[in-house]
Amino acid sequence: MDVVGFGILWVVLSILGELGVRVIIHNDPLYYTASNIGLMVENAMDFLLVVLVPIFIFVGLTLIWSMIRFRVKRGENPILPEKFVRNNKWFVGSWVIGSIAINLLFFLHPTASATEQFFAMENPQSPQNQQAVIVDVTARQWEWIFSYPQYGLKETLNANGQDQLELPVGRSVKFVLRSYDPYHTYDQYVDVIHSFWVPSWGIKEDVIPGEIRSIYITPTKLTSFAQNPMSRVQCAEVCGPGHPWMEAPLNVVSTGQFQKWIQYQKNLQNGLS
Ligand SMILES: [Cu+2]
Repeated sequence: MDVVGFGILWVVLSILGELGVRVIIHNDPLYYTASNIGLMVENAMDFLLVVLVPIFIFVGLTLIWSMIRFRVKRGENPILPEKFVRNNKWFVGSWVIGSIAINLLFFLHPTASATEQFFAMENPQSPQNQQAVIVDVTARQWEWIFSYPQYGLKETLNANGQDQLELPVGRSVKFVLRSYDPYHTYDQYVDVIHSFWVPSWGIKEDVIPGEIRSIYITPTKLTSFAQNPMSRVQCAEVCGPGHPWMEAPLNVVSTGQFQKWIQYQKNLQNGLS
């Protein structure tokens, strides 16, 4: 009787839980995802959530069921039941095998599968990455400086004179990351450790003095800092008093608009506008 009742309740609650998770996944309130890597992470999280709902309900229901069903009433002499769990080989065996199976599953998917996907995305030889827009990023206390060597642009600024990152949607970007302080001309690598973080893209990479690191990423969503503040470059490694404000707005625009922006920046740098 216990087993049947528990089983029915478990199945019903699991179905309700899965429906709830569907709603969360489809309406996307948990994430603001605007890149290929971010999407990969989101899919991994969604998969874990779907598998974990019935397990969570099983454990939670066991606790609540036991508290109600095996409760000792006032004045009643507690009769300890036979130690069901410890002596039941079937229960213990399936619990152990089930746990190993779920861990193995999670190791294969999403862990190994997403890692493979990630390495493919970061492969410099892939056709998409061969076509990448290159952005040189210089981190210093306390600003991000962006230059576009393919377009001959040195430091791109917006109308307010702030450093500005602008990119076309759907095209791979190669970020080349350096830590640099132009005021220390005797040694250009004296700046501290920073971390290049774009919340809406789900990426973060430390920027280490004396090291040049690069990452590839493809923005998948038209987005702007004004529309959603997750669309920004933010330093994520404490680097001094200016650290919390070490951020730069990021706009992802259409290819046509990107070309216009490049032209605008060129005019700006040549003193034509
Ligand atoms: Cu910082």
